[in-house]
Amino acid sequence: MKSPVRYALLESIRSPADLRKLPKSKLPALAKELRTYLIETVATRGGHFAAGLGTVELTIALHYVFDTPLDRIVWDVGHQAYPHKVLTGRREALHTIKQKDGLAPFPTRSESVFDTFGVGHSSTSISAALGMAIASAQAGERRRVVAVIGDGAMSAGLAFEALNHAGSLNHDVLVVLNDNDMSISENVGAMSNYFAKVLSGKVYAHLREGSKKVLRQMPTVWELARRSEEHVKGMILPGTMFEEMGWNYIGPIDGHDLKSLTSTLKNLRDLRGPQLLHVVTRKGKGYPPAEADPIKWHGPGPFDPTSGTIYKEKVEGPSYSQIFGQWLCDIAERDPRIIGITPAMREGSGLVEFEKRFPERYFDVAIAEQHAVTFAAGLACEGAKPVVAIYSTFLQRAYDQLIHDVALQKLPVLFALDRAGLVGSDGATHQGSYDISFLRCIPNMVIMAPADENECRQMLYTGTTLDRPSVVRYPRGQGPGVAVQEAMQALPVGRAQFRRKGNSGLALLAFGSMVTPAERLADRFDATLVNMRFIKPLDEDMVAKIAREHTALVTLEENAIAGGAGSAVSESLATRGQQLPTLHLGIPDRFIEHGSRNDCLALAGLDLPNLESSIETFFKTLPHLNTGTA
Ligand SMILES: Cc1ncc(C[n+]2csc(CCOP(=O)(O)OP(=O)(O)O)c2C)c(N)n1
Repeated sequence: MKSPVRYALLESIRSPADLRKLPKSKLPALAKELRTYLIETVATRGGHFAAGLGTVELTIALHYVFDTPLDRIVWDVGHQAYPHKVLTGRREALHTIKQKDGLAPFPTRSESVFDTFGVGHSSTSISAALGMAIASAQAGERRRVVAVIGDGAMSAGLAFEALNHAGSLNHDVLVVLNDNDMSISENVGAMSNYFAKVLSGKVYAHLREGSKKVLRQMPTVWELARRSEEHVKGMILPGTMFEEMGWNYIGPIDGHDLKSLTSTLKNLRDLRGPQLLHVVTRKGKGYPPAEADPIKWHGPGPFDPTSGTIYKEKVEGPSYSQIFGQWLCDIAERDPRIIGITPAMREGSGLVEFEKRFPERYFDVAIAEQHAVTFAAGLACEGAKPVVAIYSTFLQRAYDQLIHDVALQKLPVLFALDRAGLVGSDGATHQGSYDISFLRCIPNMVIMAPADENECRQMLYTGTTLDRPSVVRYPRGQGPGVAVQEAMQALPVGRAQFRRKGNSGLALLAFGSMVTPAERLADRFDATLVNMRFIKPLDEDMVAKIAREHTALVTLEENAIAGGAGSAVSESLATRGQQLPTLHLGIPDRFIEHGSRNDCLALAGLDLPNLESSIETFFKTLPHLNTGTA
């Protein structure tokens, strides 16, 4: 299918140096090939899609004009960097992206010298680019640094902090604002509205850009013009936010027009100080189904490129995100104080229905995890019942807000912590490996981990009945398939559930998603099994009793072993002076890369065969146990 004729230009490019040898006139044809290649390749396995289609021309122009890898391009988030991977020597491997041992989902320093900064979480690019620019300047190197950031990623505090800092310095940094008016869902917020207003002043901006190019050659005239222009702009445009912050703002320009992209970037390349180029692109550009519905095509699974049909994954039962979404609607129906909050993850967190049914009680705060948490704290102060739906990995951004604004004031905010544990194909940047460790050391928190779908619903409800902050952490995807009861009943806080009595002397204390595999292990080793339910408060009486009645313990959790739930068990036993051999099974002290969720569980030693063999090895140190395996 991929005949050399179809990809003649693309195949001639093994690195950006080859690209730079092409005449400018060939670039549109290259863009066409690159786009077709992306469509064909992502169709086979799925992956981030619409954003990459929107950056085809921009990527070509950047590598064409800048001397990469000497010059640094820093991609924000990195989900739009597939074209970059293709042009930087990874074309043939693109079909392996996000799979085990395949290309990383996002730019990764260990993968290529062209990946200047590891990304996955958003809004880091301007800070990183500024750091690079200053380090290069101090080392006496003349290198250009370009950050490419979307209008969604620009909504985060971190991006504002970097704009604020860089705008006050005179270092040479170029920020390319890739404005497609979309985050994963519609972009929201005043900044997004501001960009829209700037675009509506497009005619003026075009005129301005034209004159700028000429005047730039004559600094004094340019400076005069700039001053009077600011005066005029104040009347014509709604504001000049970036310029007021010390940036030279250029644009908006058409991000699919290679001619104006390359010539503008060339002009900007040699300007000193902080420059911001506003580029307008279309998410999904060149693939009509993705242009029509960029939300659906943000990260599709495999699809038929001709018909635009995304193949349905075979899954049984609702995902935990859906269980949460349904529960939120049900509880909101009963309790008018419930407020749903998402930091730009409406679809992923299961909030589509909630927004439709309760638009006044739904808040997408943009990619602003810190704000989401403190905003919830404020709501809780006044008697509202905020529910923050957030991925485990993104809550990392809001740690101080969690401690200082929520927990310290003992405010009843409920955190629905999705993707807690290993997430799979989004890889190391997105694994929810740490939340138990970073949450359980915070006073006043209640932390729950459901073993199944129904327990998830009941735990969420339990959270709303408490006078303190609480967290329900649940994994990506489907649970074991337990039917969900419509009735909601609060669980007794800090009480575990005894599941099975074994005779081998071994007891398994399992948390959340590990309860299901632990059932199999309990059968296999004739072990006692407890579904611990609460990480905090831990059921210390149950732990003490089990310790008294057994010869060895195994704790199981889908979280880092370091500081995790197993540590809580051992701390409790140590405090009571109880000692017995204990094996902690959880995520080891290394980053778990991308793959399917099962691949990742296996990499962490948390799939069934690995769990079994770890316990067997443990047994070998305990010959007095009655397991029949020694
Ligand atoms: C800190 C953080 N929160 C949330 C996300 C999830 N996320 C990935 S891409 C994205 C939208 C980015 O929008 P934008 O920067 O405009 O890029 P576009 O997809 O429109 O090209 C979001 C919310 C993330 N990667 N990092």
